[in-house]
Amino acid sequence: MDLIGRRFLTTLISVVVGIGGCGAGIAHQVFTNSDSSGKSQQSTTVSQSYEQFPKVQIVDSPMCPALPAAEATFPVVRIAAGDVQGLMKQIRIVGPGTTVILEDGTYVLGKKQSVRIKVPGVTIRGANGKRDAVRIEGGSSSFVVVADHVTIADLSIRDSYFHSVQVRGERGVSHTNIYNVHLVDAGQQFIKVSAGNGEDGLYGDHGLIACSLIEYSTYSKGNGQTPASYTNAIDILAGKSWVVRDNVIRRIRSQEGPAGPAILVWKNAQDTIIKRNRIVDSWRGIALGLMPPGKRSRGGADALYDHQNGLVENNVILALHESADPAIENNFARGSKIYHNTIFYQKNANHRAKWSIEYRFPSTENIEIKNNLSNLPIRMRTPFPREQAVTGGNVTNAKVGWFADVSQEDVHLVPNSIPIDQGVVLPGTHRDFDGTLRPYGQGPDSGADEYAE
Ligand SMILES: [Ca+2]
Repeated sequence: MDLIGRRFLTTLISVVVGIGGCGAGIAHQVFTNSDSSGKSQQSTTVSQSYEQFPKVQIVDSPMCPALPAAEATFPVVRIAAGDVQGLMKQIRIVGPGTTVILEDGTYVLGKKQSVRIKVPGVTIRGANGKRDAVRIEGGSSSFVVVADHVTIADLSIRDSYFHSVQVRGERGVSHTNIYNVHLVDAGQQFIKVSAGNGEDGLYGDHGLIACSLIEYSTYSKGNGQTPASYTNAIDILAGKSWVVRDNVIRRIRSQEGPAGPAILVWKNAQDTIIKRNRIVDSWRGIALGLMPPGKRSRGGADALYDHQNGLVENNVILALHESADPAIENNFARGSKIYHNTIFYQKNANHRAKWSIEYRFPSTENIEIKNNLSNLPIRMRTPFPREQAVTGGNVTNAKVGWFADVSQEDVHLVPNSIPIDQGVVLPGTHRDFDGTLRPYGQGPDSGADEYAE
């Protein structure tokens, strides 16, 4: 369980303006002295100290359970369907810890508009947990996060000029949660955690991106300023301790193919966990590190690595209808653990990469690549790292027939298939991509699925 929350002491002057009577328009509800029914009976002005933000409890599970309801002791504001003006106003004036609930509907942002969240502890979410029922359309970057402990959930965002969501890492923003969102057709990166001067010591850390669908409806077209290839589903610069899990990512590619990695974590980013994601028909899959460190790297230009201590586990990366470049890359990366991923590139496409997992460049070191299942080899590339990766338990000649139905993205192993029990025992990897306990039988299976009867 990711328990998000931290001690925070503030004094709010809270005004109860009427509970339960929210018709059309905006009902600004500040809950304080509620009775046991949860409804306030009187209007009053009180002073109250909050010792904590509401704890947004997000269960770490491939089942992706619904985000729990807001804690009743914290303010809730409801925005009427499509009321962009009301949304913009409320997002400016709400207090820390407020949950902003968007009613089902379409909210059209102007080309230069952004929903800019500057207040800590704010949750902005769709009313009914159905992400496609709340449509945010357009905007410059549709959401910009510049405060700690912000949660964005249960809504969809499409046709952003730059980003669906930008987390301003250069402002030291931490503990952003992005959960159960559907992101479609961004002009650049869908989710960007930006970085400033790496020597300032301000970064976007401890974020979560989970249980979301991120895709181009056809392919990236650019935004007129930057080329179509300038895109990623998730682009984290210099951040520490991000968890990216249980997302489905599709078609992060330009019409010709080339594009950035679907999940890119770089600029001396650290301690990233990338697990149980399914990436389909994207040009590149997951990259820990990209290029030599520079002034935007965490710690500044003296940084030695572009990524440190990544765990890439139980992901499924498929190229079924389009050609593709590598599925998993380690560039200027130290301490990567690449465990239990399933990678399958359809045979008939003329893939640019003839390999699945690669590691490259001289500073790359301490790489473990274990228990992966692929139909393409693992490769150390030039310019070579100082040392070879530690490998074991990988199976790299996968066949279509080993999977339940790879053409439909079902990579569960069928009975008696070769990867069963071919993995090596690894510390800390106790469950497969859909939660099956591992190992079952004589040993762990290679790939993201653990076969169990
Ligand atoms: Ca097994």
